[in-house]
Amino acid sequence: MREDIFVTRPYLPPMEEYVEYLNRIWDSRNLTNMGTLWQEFNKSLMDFMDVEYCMPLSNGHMALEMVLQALDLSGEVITTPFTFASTTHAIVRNNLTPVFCDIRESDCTIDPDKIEDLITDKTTAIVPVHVYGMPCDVKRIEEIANRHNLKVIYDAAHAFGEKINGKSIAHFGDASMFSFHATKCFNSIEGGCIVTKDKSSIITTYLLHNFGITGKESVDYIGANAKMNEFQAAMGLCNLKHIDENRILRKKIFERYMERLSSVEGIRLLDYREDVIYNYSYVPVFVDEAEYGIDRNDVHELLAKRHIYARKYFYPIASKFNCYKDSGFRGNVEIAERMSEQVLTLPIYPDLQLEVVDEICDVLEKKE
Ligand code: T4K
Repeated sequence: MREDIFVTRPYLPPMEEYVEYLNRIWDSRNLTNMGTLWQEFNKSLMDFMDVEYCMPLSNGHMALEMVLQALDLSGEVITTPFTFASTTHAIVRNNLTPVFCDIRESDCTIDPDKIEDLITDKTTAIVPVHVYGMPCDVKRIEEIANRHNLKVIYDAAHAFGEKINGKSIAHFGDASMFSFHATKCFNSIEGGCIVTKDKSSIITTYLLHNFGITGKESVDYIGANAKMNEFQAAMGLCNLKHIDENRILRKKIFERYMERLSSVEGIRLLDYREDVIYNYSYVPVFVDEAEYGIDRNDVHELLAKRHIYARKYFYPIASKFNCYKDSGFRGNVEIAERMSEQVLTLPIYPDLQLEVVDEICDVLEKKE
């Protein structure tokens, strides 16, 4: 019998490559606190993304929390609810008030046409999400931010390695957070990084992520512990060497899904752009019950019967979480709500067999 199929399966490098780094850790006894491998990994990330100011942290969530604190924001932050819990939590845990902006049907990213209506004199920033690695409309967001003097911090957890018009996606906004969690297209076990536009923001983020310690006898900020350790950095260094080959494997799987599913009535796919180099992290499909005959939950069940575990990323939307539903946070979320009730993200990872992709597509085609 074939093994159970999950939405993703972490990539692991050949073990001997990781062991080489482990030997170095054993020799140095340097386990954490911005050690040699951390520094090497940081340098490799900067080269890979073609950026000047970057640093790895313990995970994507803490990276986002730290950079929001470093930018010293206050008041309201416009974001989308169609995302993982992390985005809204990072805002709220910084004592900021999220204001939920709706998303575009075409790509599930923040709708630039709806941002300005939500801006008040309390708004200080926009936190858009490159959800599923679909790039936001970075140009229009920049124009709006400039017009209203707002910071832009991208939740780019899903977008590592992507390019827009030949330019690294890390170049947009005042800062971007990338996640290197085990389930991502590139992992450092747990981990993430922050890229900033200016030097002072990366310095403050750096200080904050190590308790706000500024010198041997000085602590200037109320920081936290968000340090990436040497074992994580080692995994990141190994996996970065395999990122291109993995992208090619994912692309093949993604294209098979597109080829097979684009003509299935009632199954909608997002609009992919010619000018974007995608990392193919996710395969979201949207089930329109009226056209398709059965709903998203039924499809989820049909697949689960075959031990294929697709996921409802992202359902429920953040504004419907128990911890937020009575919070009174403002916003317009009509499309986000509908899309979260229709979405199913299908399995994709480098060693997923095309026969399994075909099996999944058969289920979606035949509804059985
Ligand atoms: N912003 C956005 C937009 C995000 O999506 C995320 C994280 C963040 C911020 C925060 O970044 P991090 O702090 O996580 O770096 C998973 C991931 O844990 C999370 O990183 C990710 N987004 C989110 C979309 O997905 P769960 O709770 O769905 O994960 P879990 O444990 O159910 O894993 C999914 C499947 O992956 C499992 O069914 C089996 C497989 N799996 C998972 C792990 C951890 C494995 O085969 N091996 C493993 O080790 O959140």
